[in-house]
Amino acid sequence: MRNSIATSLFFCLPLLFSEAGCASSPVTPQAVTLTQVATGLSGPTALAAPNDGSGRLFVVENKSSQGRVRIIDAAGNLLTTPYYTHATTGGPGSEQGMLGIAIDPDFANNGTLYLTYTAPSSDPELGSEPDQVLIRLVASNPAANVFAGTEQVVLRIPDIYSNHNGGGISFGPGNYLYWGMGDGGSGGDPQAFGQNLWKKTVNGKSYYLLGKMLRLDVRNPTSSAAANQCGASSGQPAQYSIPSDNPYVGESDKCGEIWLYGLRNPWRWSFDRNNGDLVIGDVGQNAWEEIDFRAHTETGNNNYGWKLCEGNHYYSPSGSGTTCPATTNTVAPVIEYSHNDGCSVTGGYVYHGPVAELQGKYLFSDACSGDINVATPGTAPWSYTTMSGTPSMSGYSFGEDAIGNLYVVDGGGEIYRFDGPGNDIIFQDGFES
Ligand SMILES: [Ca+2]
Ligand SMILES: [Ca+2]
Repeated sequence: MRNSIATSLFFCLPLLFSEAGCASSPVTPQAVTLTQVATGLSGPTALAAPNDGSGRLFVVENKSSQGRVRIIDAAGNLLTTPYYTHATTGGPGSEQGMLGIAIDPDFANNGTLYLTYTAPSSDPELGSEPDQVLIRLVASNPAANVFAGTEQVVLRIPDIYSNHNGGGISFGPGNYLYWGMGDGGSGGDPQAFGQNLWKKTVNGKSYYLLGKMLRLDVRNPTSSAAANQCGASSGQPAQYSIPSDNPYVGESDKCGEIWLYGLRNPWRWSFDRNNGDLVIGDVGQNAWEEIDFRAHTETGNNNYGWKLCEGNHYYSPSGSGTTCPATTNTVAPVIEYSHNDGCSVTGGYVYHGPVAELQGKYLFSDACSGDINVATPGTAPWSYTTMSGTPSMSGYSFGEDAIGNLYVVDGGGEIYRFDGPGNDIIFQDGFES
């Protein structure tokens, strides 16, 4: 599924539809470019933008033992004073720390945003490692560039190993908040959390919601948590409620927060801004990285396979061939690639910004290779090409601004925007279906 294109950043002019025309005509190459919009960030992990007309970008920095939100203003200035700072366990390049940001779609009016972070070691722990925490910030002035207002812990998830903490959060269909959580960590999911839908006790501590995609109604806190609301106490107040159409509502032995399961470490995922389809980058074990897809209309199978399968391959129990999803009745990835081409997938976005060449394409990266890959959604498996000539980077994350521009977050400290020559319809071999 991987096509090598030597000059995939360059495009022929629109009148030259054929490759022969491109090759034989002395046309001026037009490029999709990566424009650096910020540099010098410390361990950036996430980017989001409020839909408030301000033109601002909010970037999460994962500094040593401290997570920060920084603002890039509409003029492109990285503001010196952080928007918000919180103590964490973690740091640059770590899987712990401040990992996610989601801004309420009505931020302009309600000033509300959410962050995820690994709790500081000084906090009490539910598990044997610092908790993974979701907090809500409500800014008293949504237009302010330094946060002032109230903050509340919404949900704490107990953790057992330092790695695989997911951490991506996003508003999505239904205006619910979605949170991608890793399988707890270590390697090979030793406690088999990925396939476990309820609480599980290990060494006297209860663990839940690991290896899942959660779906939470954070706009409607409850005075009486549901009996199967694993992150809250039954009948007690909670800062979120369970959407009435979540898959396990009312089930006594399955956590109500769960939407999808069988994920290993969903490291970056997004909803298609045009239709609400979900695309997940799920980091593999030692052999296969994968991209998963869930159409917004899908209500069926919500088991994405781990640790029965690693990509299309058998993991536990072992087996040969690529029939694992079929034989285990789990959802097969739409893309998988081996560790010959990377080591840790970074999910991106289906592009719907101003660059014509990228319309409807799914862009993703790999934290090890730093490749920018451009996939064509459709019938699985999706084909993709790797852009050439992109800056050397560790592709940690992607983010969109309010009008759909796409940015890639380099773990080394840079933010780049995908730009193009304009709105011409330009053809390039390898990008067509
Ligand atoms: Ca963990
Ligand atoms: Ca899978």
